[in-house]
Amino acid sequence: MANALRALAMDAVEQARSGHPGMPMGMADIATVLFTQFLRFDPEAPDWPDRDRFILSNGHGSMLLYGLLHLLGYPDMTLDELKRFRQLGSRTAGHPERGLATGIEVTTGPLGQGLANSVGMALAERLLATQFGDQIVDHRTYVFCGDGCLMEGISHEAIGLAGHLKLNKLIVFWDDNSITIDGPTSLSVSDDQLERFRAHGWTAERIDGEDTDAIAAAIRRAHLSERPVLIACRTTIAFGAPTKAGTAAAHGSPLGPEEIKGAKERLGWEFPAFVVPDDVRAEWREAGARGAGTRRAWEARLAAAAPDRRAEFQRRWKGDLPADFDGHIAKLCDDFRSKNAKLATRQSSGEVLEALVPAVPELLGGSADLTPSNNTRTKNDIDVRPGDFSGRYMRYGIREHGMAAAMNGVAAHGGLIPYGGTFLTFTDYARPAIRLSALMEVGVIYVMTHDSIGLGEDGPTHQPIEHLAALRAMPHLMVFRPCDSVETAECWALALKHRHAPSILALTRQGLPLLRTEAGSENRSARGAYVLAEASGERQVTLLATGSEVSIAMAAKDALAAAGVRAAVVSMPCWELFEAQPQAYRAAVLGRAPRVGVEAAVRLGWDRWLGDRSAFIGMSGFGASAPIDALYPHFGITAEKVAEAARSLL
Ligand SMILES: Cc1ncc(C[n+]2csc(CCOP(=O)(O)OP(=O)(O)O)c2C)c(N)n1
Repeated sequence: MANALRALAMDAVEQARSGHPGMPMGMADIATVLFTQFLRFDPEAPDWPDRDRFILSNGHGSMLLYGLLHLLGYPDMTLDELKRFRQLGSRTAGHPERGLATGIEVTTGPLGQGLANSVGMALAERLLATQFGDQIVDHRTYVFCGDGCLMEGISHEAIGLAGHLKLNKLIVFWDDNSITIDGPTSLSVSDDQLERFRAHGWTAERIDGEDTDAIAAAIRRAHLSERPVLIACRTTIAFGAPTKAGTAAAHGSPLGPEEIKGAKERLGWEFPAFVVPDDVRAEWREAGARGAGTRRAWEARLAAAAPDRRAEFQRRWKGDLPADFDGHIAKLCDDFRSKNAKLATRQSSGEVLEALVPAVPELLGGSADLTPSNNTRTKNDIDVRPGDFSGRYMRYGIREHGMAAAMNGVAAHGGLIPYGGTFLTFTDYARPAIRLSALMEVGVIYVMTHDSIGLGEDGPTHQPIEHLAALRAMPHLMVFRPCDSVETAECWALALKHRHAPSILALTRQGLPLLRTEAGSENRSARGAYVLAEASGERQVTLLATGSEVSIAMAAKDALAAAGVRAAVVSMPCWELFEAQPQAYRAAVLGRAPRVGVEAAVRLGWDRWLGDRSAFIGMSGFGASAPIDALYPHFGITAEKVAEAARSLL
């Protein structure tokens, strides 16, 4: 059975003239034992919520996963798809992509990410098991990873977090083949991985990854562990290949016809390319059918559960928000208006969460050790603790990258909506995982406070300048920068409603006046940008601003009015949503008058909204360490400068 996986990997890579045959050939025995004897899944119901999760963190070995899915009988993974490995429009992309085929839990390829996703997957399982009971949620998370995943820095954050939380249903198989692209791992690494994992609170052991009995015995032991488990599997890259086995040459290139011929001879596999004999195929199909009964038993248990619990589980799984969600948002906006307080948007966000966390039980909060700054934890929140998953607030520690990747795992698992905070400037520390949130289209919510020089004294290391531009450059990511409390509530609502796109909430440290004083429950931020204050009479200039600079634009409008200039102010909390509006709406909002853009960040990206007769007031270099009151005038981001720029355009 394992040789079928090896042969399909060799054949598909050869046909594509591109790909990685070595890893699938080396890990084929482990995969065969895991999928035929242990993993709970059902190709007829690939999204069955209580299935075990399998993550191929060493995603370059994608043919291993595609071969498995094909042989096990996942209907969409046809032989034709294997023959179109790495071709345009196939399900068999170079690296596994969530959404392209069933059975692909997460998109992997950037090494280490899958391992870190798996921590979120295992965490989600424990939380949901606590919330719904182990009759409804009781599964494991299995991971394949390679040397590369373990060398990447993100693995440190991931295994530290998993060990701390005692996520004992997480089982990692390390393809311990001592080979990477450059050659033997001894070129670059001397880590004792077993001791490393043990130091992080894991159980770790080493086995022969080509001995099927040893693999099965190790998995059985792992099931009894009270800690997450690393199984270091000694393997040979491209097992069976006559000259390339055990060498870097087999990592990422087709083996070539001669080598394949020799490998098939050694493996005793006498079939032409892509041919799997009926008896082997039948055995795989039987393994694929093994889980159907378990799945049906689970469905029966869900059907027999208390109606409320069942309905709540099903709602969560569909991704519907609670029925009264809009009412909560409307009430929040009313309360903000009646209080009319000067609040930092991070504080407004904290108040939004005070209302939403009790109302939206699928929210899983957290912060990378900036809880008091990010205002992410509500008064009654309970922390998730090692071995105790009754809470809903994660202390991710100072692990921004690990937090983001874990949140991807939580979101991809289903049943929970993760949000997590840090400073906006540290999106850089999490960016590779944010990019995967976007690529996978999972609705992770990033609560990124201290969003400009407005944070003041911490200085240029902490002041994001180019981050908004960099984040807006990322497809599928929604970047929200609300200007006051009401917009903050609106942006939270939008982030929560868009379940298939990640969101960044860029929030201020400094207090901001309430600008959205008008009554009414329309979510104006939903259009991405809107006229906050129209000119009295025909517009002579339009001031476009986001977040904390909207109030500066409003002051500039007043100054201009005093000088007889008619200016409108447009608030632009989310460029991505504005871009999706009909052209006529956008044209009406932007108007035909000259425009001034105002944002305490770099100009990059603004020109698409500004047009020919325009100016930009913002940052052109790094910030500085000083109180906020000194910084805005120092960098020329003031109402006077905006008014001056506007007048210069008339
Ligand atoms: C973050 C990241 N850096 C670099 C790469 C390119 N890359 C792909 S596989 C690989 C070597 C991985 O070695 P190992 O995990 O031992 O895989 P094996 O050679 O055993 O298949 C590298 C550097 C990548 N995919 N992701």
